[in-house]
Amino acid sequence: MTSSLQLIERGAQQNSHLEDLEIDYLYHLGLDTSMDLRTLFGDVKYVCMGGSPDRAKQFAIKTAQSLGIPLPEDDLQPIGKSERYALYKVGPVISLSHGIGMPSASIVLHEVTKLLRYAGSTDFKYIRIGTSGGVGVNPGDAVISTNVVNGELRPVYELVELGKTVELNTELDTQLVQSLLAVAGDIPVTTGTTMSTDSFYEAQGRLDGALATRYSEADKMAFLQQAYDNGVRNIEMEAAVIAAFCQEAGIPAAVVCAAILNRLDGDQVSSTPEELEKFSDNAQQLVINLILSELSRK
Ligand code: R2B
Ligand code: URA
Repeated sequence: MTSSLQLIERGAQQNSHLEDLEIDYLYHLGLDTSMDLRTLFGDVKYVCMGGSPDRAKQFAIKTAQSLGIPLPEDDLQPIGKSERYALYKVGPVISLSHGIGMPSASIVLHEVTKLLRYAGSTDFKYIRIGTSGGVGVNPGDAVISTNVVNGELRPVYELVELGKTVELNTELDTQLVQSLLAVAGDIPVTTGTTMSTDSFYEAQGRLDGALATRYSEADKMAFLQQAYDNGVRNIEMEAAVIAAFCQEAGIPAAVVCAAILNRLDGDQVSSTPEELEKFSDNAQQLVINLILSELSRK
């Protein structure tokens, strides 16, 4: 496992091609370097991200309330354009939606990272607060990822560049895992390996997709059991790219996902909206606890 110190040393790597751009258009965010990014974002210390724009807004509101930051009298508005992603800022925290899947998350990782570098922000962390299918984990538990594997249970994120597949390291920041555990209090948490896949149905071994499966129920259960035996405690669709990106960028990263079902019990997500909200709330509260505890030490 890599320590945050090593991550920061690797963070010296930056893209020199950007120096050739007069203006860098962060197209999907609707922001660009002709704007006063330093004033808007220079103080950011946390980028908290999850799939859904609604949850990004909810997290921003909860964070503001917890940090005692006044909210606008009318609605809290996203910054930039919200056609693809929703980005909110409250104090030193960006709350951002990354959409579903690694291609979507990858785009916003590049653009928010350039944004923070142009803004002159320093010492920031990325935390994914998501949902996931638990593997032998109770629904509602917040699963803190210790490491990430792909759909083949290998600790890599695969990316095709110029027709060649490269495999990138998916280690996460071990110190952040410990810091999250230390602030869990009454929140039910589990730690373990997260499996990140490129599909919700086949790659996660579901039997309830639209197409006839090439595997049987027994095959599915054998695979989930193998994953469990290898330490996998949840399955989702973005952690691998977040881990790999942050390794290369030198950004400490953590992944905390609510388990919204136990995949050893079934495939369908049948919890009520109220139950799902409570499950997400556990994961969000854990991260708010971390932010509060770190900021109070500064
Ligand atoms: C978890 O939930 C989404 C799919 O329902 C996906 O974004 C993920 O990782
Ligand atoms: N998200 C996933 O990717 N899988 C699940 O089973 C639940 C949420």
